[in-house]
Amino acid sequence: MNRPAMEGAPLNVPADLKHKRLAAWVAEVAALTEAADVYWCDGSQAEYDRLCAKLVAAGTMKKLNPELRPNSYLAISDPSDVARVEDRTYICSERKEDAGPTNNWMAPADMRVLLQTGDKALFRGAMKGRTLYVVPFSMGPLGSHISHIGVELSDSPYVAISMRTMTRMGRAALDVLGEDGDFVPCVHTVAAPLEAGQKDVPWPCNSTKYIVHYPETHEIWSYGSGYGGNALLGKKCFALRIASTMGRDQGWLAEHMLVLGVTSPAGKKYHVAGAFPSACGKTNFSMLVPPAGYEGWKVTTIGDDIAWIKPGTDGRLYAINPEAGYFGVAPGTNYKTNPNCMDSLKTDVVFTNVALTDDGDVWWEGMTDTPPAHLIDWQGKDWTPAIAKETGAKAAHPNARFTVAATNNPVLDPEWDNADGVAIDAFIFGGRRSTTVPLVTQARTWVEGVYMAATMGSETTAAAAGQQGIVRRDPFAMLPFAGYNMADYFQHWLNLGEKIAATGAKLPQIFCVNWFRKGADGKFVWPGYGENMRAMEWMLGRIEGTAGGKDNVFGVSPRFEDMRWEGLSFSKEQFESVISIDTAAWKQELTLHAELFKQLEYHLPGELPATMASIEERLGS
Ligand code: SAT
Ligand code: MN
Repeated sequence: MNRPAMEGAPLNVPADLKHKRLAAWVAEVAALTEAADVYWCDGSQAEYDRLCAKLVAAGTMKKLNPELRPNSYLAISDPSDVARVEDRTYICSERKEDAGPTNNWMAPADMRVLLQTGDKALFRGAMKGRTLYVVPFSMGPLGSHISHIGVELSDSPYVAISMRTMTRMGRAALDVLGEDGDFVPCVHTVAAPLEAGQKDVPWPCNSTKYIVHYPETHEIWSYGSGYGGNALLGKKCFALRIASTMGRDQGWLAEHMLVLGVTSPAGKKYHVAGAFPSACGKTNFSMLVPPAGYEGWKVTTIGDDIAWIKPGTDGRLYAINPEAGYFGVAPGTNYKTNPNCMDSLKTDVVFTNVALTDDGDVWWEGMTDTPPAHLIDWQGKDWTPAIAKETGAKAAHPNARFTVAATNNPVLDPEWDNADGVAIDAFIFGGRRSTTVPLVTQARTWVEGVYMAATMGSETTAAAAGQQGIVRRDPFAMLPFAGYNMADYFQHWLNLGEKIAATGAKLPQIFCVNWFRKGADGKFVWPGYGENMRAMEWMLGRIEGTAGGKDNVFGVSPRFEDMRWEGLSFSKEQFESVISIDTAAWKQELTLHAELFKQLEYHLPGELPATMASIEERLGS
């Protein structure tokens, strides 16, 4: 492993770098990948601007019209590299059982031969002709006891600039590391080596892809993709897959959750963490605008995608957002669905795979009611509403994204950067289900809440490559993101609940929601977006013990009169169709829960089948 650096490959280690182990590791990876050059990112604005200019010159990005969208760019990826690749994602724990049946697994020794050490190891020479960017970053507020440091070595300048927006990246992260601080090493290559004189393509990538995690040694190796969670390794790879295993070992939680603050007109503030699968509206929910009838209420964003949650000295659970930016889905975002998001996107944004307007701005499906008369679509082709009607061509890819700093968000919570995090009052779990699951239900106990979260199902979206719209079980919205056996993960949640209860501290209440029930006409019944505030107020009322409700087969749901309807016309019949429990559908649903439990049989906590049995009993009677 300790090969000398290639002669001629300058390592450019900053003169004042104190961390010898980091420098040695960079040299090792530069030698393995045969990178042509090494560049250490400092995280400055000047560096960002320079790398963006380089990406423009390479044809990867276009600079948008500065009058319409100052300091913003449009990046267009290769049409084959547009989403996370779950079937190419591996958890390489020593024991297969520790990865569990829901993760792809390979023995670490075998994977290392394949990627790093074999004669034909994929990373050998993979960065030929390219610059290796050293990207030091902090997940979470700099120096926070909840935060962790990572260093990504990537041959993609698009990754380097995106990591600056998505994390606290650069010199400051190196300073936290000091002489011998711990960091998670993340190696990323687009796997498109350039021979001498070979012309580059605008979006280099490889049809072979590996997104690999070694949970025991906390390492990430990513090969072949330049897109999103495959390449920005601080996000799903580190902040969820690796961090979830750290959490298991150290007694904390790394979750696929938004975190928001809700302040009542009386000035009481609550903090809510919510888990939803990718592209199910976490960003919208985290920036929710209270609707008519909710004057005086305020919702503020702490995070929109990931939460790290640790027990504080008082026994309560405290959450930070490990990220510093949003990598959100553009299509469907508009001034009605998420005005705060639209306002966040006015300047300093990198859009990826949206359409380009004739005046040098961006557009995506759902941005405006009337589409522009002409666009260049995400694949570089002419697009008009007539062409779209004829061919079905989308102007923007359904998983097109924006990358923007959290500080652009007009409703950013003042506590978002608090190193101690915020105390969580409630956990919300929600999937995308056209039928079966009620609008909102409160778990009566921690165990019942863990059951709800564990058996969550959701219809698949464009965020992951593969078929869309089919219901799959997505426990805790963590199916693609748990770095270890899902059954052990359930046990970890149960243990933590018990531990907190034993201290006498207040446990967060657990709720399960579904904004996506459809009527016989195939249309969503619940208006969603800002109106979700009504369900939230009910949940806060349950925490306070002031809101009424009715026991259903697996928790407590509101009756029509338990929710506030001022400002919205929503009939009792419509409410019935989003809250009702259909016994036949639930009997069917439970067979799917049973299937999941069968799949996760190894180490499955007994509390879960026991909870299922009691639901069955209630359904039967
Ligand atoms: O590509 S990402 O994993 O970052 C986005 C998502 O799936 O939520
Ligand atoms: Mn996500």
